[in-house]
Amino acid sequence: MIPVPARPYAYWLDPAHTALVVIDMQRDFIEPGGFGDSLGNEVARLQAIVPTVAELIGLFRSHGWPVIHTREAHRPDLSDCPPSKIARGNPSVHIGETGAMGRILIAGEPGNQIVDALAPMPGEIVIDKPGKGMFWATGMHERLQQRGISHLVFAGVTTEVCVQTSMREANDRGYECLLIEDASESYFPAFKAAAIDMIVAQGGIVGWVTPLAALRGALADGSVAA
Ligand code: TIU
Repeated sequence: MIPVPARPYAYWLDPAHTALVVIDMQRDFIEPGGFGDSLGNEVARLQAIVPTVAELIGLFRSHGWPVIHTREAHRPDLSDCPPSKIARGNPSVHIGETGAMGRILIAGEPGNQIVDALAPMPGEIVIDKPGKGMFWATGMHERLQQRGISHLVFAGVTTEVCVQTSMREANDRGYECLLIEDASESYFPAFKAAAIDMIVAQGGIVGWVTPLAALRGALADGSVAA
């Protein structure tokens, strides 16, 4: 076990049973013309964390630890998308309609792909999730259990929506969760800060939070072989 300096106190990373979960680093959220943009958000904020997320993914790959990628994605026939989700927010382009990068939030469309800089490698799990959380209607828990995963390290977007929802779902299923705070971003700085505060409050009611440098330092201190 490797102690990682974190809030609210040290996170003990179990090298044999830890996976990285990279949430929704898709063009639909990070580039103009996608779902995030259609909801009226300033997408440039999210682009800025791509190098940090890439470094985090590289760290896990260098240790041979599992990397899981999620995409918020719906079937082309929208059979897995509640009408309430399509209608919500009076967006400029609705889910399933055609935007600058193809149909909004639809699996297989250009806008639904993970950004090139963070492309999954062969053998890494990629899941399409119809909800904000990574466990709803995905079979994710069973796949993690089959692999003996008990610890999840989180990155991705947005901090207070899909990342926090996934982390809460994971926490309720018994996973020990660590968010890498500079590898996650929100369209709203205040919401990112609030989400982090909520995660670590009450003795880590949802989990732990730390910057990438703290994880990198903990892994470099000789307690785990590269
Ligand atoms: N709108 C927003 O902040 N987020 C989402 O809709 N999905 C994710 O967070 N991935």
